[in-house]
Amino acid sequence: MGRKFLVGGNWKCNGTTEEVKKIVTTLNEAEVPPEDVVEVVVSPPFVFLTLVKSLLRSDFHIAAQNCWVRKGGAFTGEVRLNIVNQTYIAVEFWSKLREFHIVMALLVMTLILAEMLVNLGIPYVILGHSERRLLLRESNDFVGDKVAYALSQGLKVIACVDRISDWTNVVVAYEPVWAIGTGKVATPTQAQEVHSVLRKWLHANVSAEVAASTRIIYGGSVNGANCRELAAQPDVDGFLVGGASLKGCHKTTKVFQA
Ligand code: G2H
Repeated sequence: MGRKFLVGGNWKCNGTTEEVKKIVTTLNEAEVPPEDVVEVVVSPPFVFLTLVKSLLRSDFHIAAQNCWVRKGGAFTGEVRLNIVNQTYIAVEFWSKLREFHIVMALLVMTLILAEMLVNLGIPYVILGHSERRLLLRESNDFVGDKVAYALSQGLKVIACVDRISDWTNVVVAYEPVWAIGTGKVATPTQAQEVHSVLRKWLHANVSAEVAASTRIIYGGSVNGANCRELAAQPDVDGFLVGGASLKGCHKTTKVFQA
């Protein structure tokens, strides 16, 4: 079964209204392969989701960068701490005051419900990014729960996880930690090796059909100069691009066009 190539732009926590509008304008003008050949997904910070949705061309899709593990309720200010984070904060507070503030800032910035994303017409969510695992101590179990909940609400998920019964709407992202935002990209051989292992895992643990149809994308310092060789690998089905999706617009479109 053919797998449609996916290119995701993960803008992380960056941008002003003007910068976001500029990137969207460039994307809207970009010449890219047709939608049935390459799927383009951009992931702005939460506060810009609706702005991007209102301006972005209709053949490109939008992803949120996170969502909460269950439904909402009486949580004034939208801050929902999970137990792991609470413990982490309590321990860190006395010894690492600076880290405490960073953790709190991230928590306040990133909470949103899967139901709200569906309501806003945002089809994708990125879950389990290693920056969240590292800074917020998100565990495999917690990420697995979030993925299961997001899927149950009808979202598509770009994730690296362990708790999925229906793989139809899942894209797996492989991002070596040492390559994230460092400028050190995996070689095509390294990426292919890991992607192939992941596909074999799906084959052995889920099914041959899921292994053949699930897209496994690479993230970690992808840019216009290195994407073509990576894309040529048989098990590399797309990219999650961070820094290069924000910088110089020609670089962004080069990745999309590769
Ligand atoms: C890895 C990637 C995007 P960058 O996190 O997910 O970012 O391309 O800046 O390494």
